[in-house]
Amino acid sequence: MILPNTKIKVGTISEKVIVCGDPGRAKYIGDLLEESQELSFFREYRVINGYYDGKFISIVSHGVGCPGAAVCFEELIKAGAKEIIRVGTAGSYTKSLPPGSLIIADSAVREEGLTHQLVPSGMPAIGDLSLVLKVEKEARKEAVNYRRGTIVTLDAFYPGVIDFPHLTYKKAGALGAEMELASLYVIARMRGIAAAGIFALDGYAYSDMTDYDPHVDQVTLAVEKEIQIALRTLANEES
Ligand code: R1X
Repeated sequence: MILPNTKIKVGTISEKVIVCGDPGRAKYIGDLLEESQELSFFREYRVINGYYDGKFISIVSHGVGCPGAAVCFEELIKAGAKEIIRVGTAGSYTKSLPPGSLIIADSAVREEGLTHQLVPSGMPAIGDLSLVLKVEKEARKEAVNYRRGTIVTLDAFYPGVIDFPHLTYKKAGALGAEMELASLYVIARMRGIAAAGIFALDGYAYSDMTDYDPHVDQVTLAVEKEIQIALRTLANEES
């Protein structure tokens, strides 16, 4: 069976999957694998198989925002995914996590619309504790500033006339903001698979975006580090 939105053939991907928003980044990660092979590239969904340290791993892009990403996550699970790690970028809430740092997100705030069409609003969006801690174990081996905690998932990237709730969530203890993790965590928990998320900080979420430039060396380096961390996490597991 070929899945309609991603064009993945069921059973052809690994149980271990790294997802990222950008199809270009999926290609970058795929090029780090041995015997890398692109299975499909339809819409924003690029699907690559390969081996890292001898372990069969799939890399898949999910695009920007929860609705499109949720389509990807659902089809990945239908195709056989059992563990999904999202590697992404996020905006920081704190000067103690400047651009170039990492957040390992054990949980996500559901400040988006998609998951509210799937499960009741009281359902938390949390990662698989075991997988999150495995990611953290690998992160400790890198020379990188990181914290584990909560990230806020929003639908909007550019502000309109309503203030984003960044300050409120910062006061509540959240570390930063991105746009897809809540959907991964809600869907993974609902479907009974494990998920984790790691994020390279590329600026401050509460800034007005006029000077936002994620294409700088310190962010590129942090993205490269989180990718290595995710690959090692999946490759070092027993199963
Ligand atoms: O999750 C956010 C979104 O996918 C992070 O980067 C993108 C917006 O630039």
